[in-house]
Amino acid sequence: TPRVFSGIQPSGALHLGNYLGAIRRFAAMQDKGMETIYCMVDLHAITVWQDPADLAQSTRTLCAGYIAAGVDPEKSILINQSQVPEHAELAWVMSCVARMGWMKRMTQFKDKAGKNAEKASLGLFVYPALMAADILVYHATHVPVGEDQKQHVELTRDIAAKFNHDYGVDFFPLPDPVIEGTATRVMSLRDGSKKMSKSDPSDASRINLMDDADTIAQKIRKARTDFDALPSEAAGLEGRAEARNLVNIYAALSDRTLDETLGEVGGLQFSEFKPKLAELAVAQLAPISDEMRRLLADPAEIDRILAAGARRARDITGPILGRAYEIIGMIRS
Ligand code: AQP
Repeated sequence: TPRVFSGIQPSGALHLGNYLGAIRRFAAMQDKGMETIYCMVDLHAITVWQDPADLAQSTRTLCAGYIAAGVDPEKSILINQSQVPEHAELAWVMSCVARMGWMKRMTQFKDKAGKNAEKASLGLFVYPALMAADILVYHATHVPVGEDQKQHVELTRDIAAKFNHDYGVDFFPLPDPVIEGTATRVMSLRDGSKKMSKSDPSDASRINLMDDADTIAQKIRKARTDFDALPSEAAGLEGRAEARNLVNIYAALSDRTLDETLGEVGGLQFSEFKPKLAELAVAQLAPISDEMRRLLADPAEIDRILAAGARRARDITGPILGRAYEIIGMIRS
């Protein structure tokens, strides 16, 4: 049976890219009746500096975001990574299976470490080994992610295959990335060539799930665009990254294809289209941010949800890690 795993870093404000590219799809997979496990990957977050008070707050906010957007802690297993220690234990094994050369090809490390790779944390470099462990410690088969994480899921397959091959077993299933929909890569509102990201220093580059209606409208009004009217077919968005991004967001929020969307908004000027987009974004996001605020008023309840999730998760991860150790030849008595 398919088993779904995915995670998000509690490393800052959740944004529209996380919502459309990840959380909303997580909830949809859960509602299709799949077995779903969703994680706040706090161990991943500390690959770059996190203020301790902010990390705890961001983890609870992320948990509230998951629930407000439809992830049900009864139907899905909702966990905080560090509370399920098998993730970190299997990550060590996976970093012994993976090769240095494989890690060096990861574009996210190159992007995040920038020019000064010598000063990056070792954790940032081995991040994909922890991510492989996150997925494999559940024997997950499907990993819904945005476009940017495709390379890491492919690396997870390579690591699982090497483990199976080295030890002569058929133990870890090779997981498939699930990258679907019109919003697998939501771009920055300020630069159509960069993805919308928590770590972009410009807050105007992203719509945060907790932004109020005025802020959302203002960010959309100021979003960078060209000066032409919108085309009536997708081909007309060629070479117009910013226009394409706004139309994609509109399509995703209204659950339609790009062509259906252009059938409605084709021919409009941005001065006409942007207010429509803002209205739609506010209508969709306001109930989520209201619910997040309601949940965050009771942090103890969030902590209880995470503790219960960790107990359920460990019923799965304990036996899988134990079996992996046995395969490797470690004494388990
Ligand atoms: N712009 C995006 N469009 C579509 N999907 C996106 N995701 C992130 N940005 C976009 C997806 O959200 C999930 C969680 O991402 P993450 O927070 O764990 O990692 P990230 O990719 O590092 O997210 P950010 O916002 O870009 O954070 P920073 O700035 O810290 O790097 C993943 O499924 C991701 O694909």
